[in-house]
Amino acid sequence: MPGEPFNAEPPRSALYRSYVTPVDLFYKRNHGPIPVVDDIERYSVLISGLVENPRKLSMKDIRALPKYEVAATLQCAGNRRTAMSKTRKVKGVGWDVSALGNAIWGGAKLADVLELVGLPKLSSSTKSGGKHVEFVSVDKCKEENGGPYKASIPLIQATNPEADVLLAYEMNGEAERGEEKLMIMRFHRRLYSTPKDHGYPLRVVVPGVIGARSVKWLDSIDVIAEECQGFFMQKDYKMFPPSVDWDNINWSTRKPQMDFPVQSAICSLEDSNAVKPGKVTVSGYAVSGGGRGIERVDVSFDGGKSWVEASRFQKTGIPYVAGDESSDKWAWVLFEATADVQRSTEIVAKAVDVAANVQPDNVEDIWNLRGILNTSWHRVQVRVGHSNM
Ligand SMILES: Nc1nc2c(c(=O)[nH]1)N[C@H]1C(S)=C(S)[C@@H](COP(=O)(O)O)O[C@H]1N2
Ligand SMILES: [Mo]
Repeated sequence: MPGEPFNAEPPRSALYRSYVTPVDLFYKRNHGPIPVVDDIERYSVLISGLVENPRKLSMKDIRALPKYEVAATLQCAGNRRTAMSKTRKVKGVGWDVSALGNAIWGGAKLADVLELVGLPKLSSSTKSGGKHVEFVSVDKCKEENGGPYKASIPLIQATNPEADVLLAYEMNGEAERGEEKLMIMRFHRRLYSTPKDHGYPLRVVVPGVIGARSVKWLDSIDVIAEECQGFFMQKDYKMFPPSVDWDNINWSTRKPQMDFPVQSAICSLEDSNAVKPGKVTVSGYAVSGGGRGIERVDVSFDGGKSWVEASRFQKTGIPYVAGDESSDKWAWVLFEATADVQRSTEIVAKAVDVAANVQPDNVEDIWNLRGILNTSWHRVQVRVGHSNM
């Protein structure tokens, strides 16, 4: 729709087929018109605020820093919102289960970038009292009254190289090595720059944290004393209890949501399906925030009465073990389970992360007015037809 921000998610059936989500299938979430930044020679990021040596960095300066490639799943906090709206209406873009994607982000570590303005690794405050790092974008949105999209993260996370926060200039660039078997070739595309929908020429990627903090089209970075006061930090993307509605909300009572909780969804089936009696294979994704790996995915073929453990994988040929050297800690795992289904039933998936956090069973219990973080057990209906199928 002209004038509307561009929001899109891929069909479930396409999403789970590749560990690395091809850029054209990667969900797009925008709060304003997509800006065009094409004069890369003149493009720069100003780092200022409560720092010793404020500096303007060119793309060349950022590319001169060591380049890291981090596999990280970006998930919109509103993923699976449509299902929450069925309990009681919620406000926001109506997402199915595909408002997330897994990409290989290439770029400089924010911890290295901040060293250029005199901030050592693992700083929790600056000499002048800076404690948060605010990202300010090029795009403008109505929620900010025509101002830029903004978000912040704590300085300690920004300066921690292990947190893998990136200023990314590539998305899936040269990243397909070894993944060919999992890629669907017709979607395969080689891209050397983060394309414009996803923040070209430079975006922040905060792994393990809701998508809203991974600011696209970065314009400047401010080191500030308090967390960012922007709309999306203070008046949105906060988790409220079911008792809070629009008539009694007090936004200041809650912190901005950062890590996302453990999540999973079945992607090989729609909400309701007609199948022939016989083997049904259930596939999907599971992911948790904060770098917590996926310990287990349980699948039930009888509405939650009994469970089987699904197989989990990231890369072909390498068994996935949560927390292992070879696993990508910020990335989703794909899962698969098969059973013989002879009668109509409800198929359910739930994931458990390495901290033994498990998804809540019912969406009603986690209902919140903004419809965020619907991580309830994912349920799909299967009607088994014995004739004429
Ligand atoms: N500049 C800017 N950054 C942004 C947004 C935006 O509207 N503008 N949307 C945020 C939200 S809510 C999400 S979920 C992710 C979506 O990233 P994607 O469009 O690359 O999938 O970007 C985040 N960063
Ligand atoms: Mo989002």
